[in-house]
Amino acid sequence: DRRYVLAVAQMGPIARSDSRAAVVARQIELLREAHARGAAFVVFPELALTTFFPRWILGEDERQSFYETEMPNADTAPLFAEAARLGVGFYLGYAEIEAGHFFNTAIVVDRAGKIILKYRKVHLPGTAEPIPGRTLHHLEKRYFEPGNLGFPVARTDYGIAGALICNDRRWPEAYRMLSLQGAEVGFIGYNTPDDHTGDFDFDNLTSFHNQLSLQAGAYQNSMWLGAAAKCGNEEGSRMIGDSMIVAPSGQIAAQALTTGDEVITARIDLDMASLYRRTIFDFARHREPEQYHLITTR
Ligand code: CDT
Repeated sequence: DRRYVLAVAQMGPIARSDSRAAVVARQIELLREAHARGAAFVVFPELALTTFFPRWILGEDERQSFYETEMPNADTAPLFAEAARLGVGFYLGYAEIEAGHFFNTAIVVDRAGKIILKYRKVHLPGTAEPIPGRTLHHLEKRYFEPGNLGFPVARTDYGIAGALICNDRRWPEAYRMLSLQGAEVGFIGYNTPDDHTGDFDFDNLTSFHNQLSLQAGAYQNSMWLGAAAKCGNEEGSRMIGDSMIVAPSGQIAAQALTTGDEVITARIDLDMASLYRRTIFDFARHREPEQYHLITTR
């Protein structure tokens, strides 16, 4: 039987002054609820331990305070311990510093509390310098380097699994890198403000574009997707919720109703991914990679 209950633990806002301990306590509550609802795996958001700090120009000390130097660490150990006690795996996004290099990172942890996959965000949106006239910025290009681990997948108890982070979900290449390695399920965390372009007609479609990207990504790559928002009004930035679980058919299997802490679940069947991959999206029979060289050359 290749079915299990997948949970997405959406999180409401995290204040600039919130301690990691307080955030981890919320995550443990969500983890317990997911477990009570039968979940084997829980997807937490991108940068899920702190506020979305790339919205500000920060002094060096405060900036440094937002990165994790090791994982798990004293603050996150209780989450790892509770997940292992309950036998639940999870995806967690956080800011990482390694040897002076800064990454927007996500890990996949198995039911025993062991990190089995690490991904560093490849597609960094926004700018390195503030855009004049705006009070809240999107400075991921200032605070992170593009990920240097490629798009790893791992054979897990939750299927052949890969991780993406936020803006990656808008890029077909990101999903494709996972599906070409056989991924059956993808975990994604995001922080998406509803005013990120400054063009009202465009920003008005922010929820639609989130949904469109996830449904297209799941269908065109025959993958289940679990996508977790950090959302609500976080330090004056209004971020969309709409966390969802999407089937390889492109159908939405579960969707959040709030912009706060909320668990959604769906019983997912990995064989559904195989069905799509054997038929309409049988890559070996139907793809024509020799015609695609522009994709990697420009
Ligand atoms: N975190 C993240 O990648 N957010 C972007 C929105 C901002 S783009 C300036 C996203 O693609 O959802």
